[in-house]
Amino acid sequence: MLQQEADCLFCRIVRGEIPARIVYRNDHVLAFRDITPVAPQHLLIIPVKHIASLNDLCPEDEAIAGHILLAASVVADIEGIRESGYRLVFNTGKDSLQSVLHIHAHLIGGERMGWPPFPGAAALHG
Ligand code: DGP
Repeated sequence: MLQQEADCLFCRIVRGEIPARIVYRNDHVLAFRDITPVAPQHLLIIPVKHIASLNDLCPEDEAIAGHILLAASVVADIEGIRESGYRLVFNTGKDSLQSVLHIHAHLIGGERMGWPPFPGAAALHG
């Protein structure tokens, strides 16, 4: 087993201790449905290895980072949104409202999204 944390929620999902609606897994990553979806399709892609956030990625994790990105189009294909489009979001740190300290890419899609993601952001920041 790769490095895991006993009390990490997402490590516990990897180990099958907490149920999740898993849609894809390989030796490196796991993808499952977010428990509080914000879009018709809302999956989380996580590394099997416990890494708290993007800030904790090391050069030795380069392949893991690649596996997360490579899984995105595979999961999008499974969900039927590969061609219609999707967004990949890595909340990192408190300003982003990251709540689970185990890297996770939110893969969201299934409807037309807005940009920028913050209402009024362009007006505020020029
Ligand atoms: P973030 O705020 O970026 O850390 O997102 C964490 C996401 O994890 C949030 O959208 C809800 C989801 N989540 C939290 N607990 C669980 C759980 O027990 N199961 C599943 N499937 N998702 C969870």
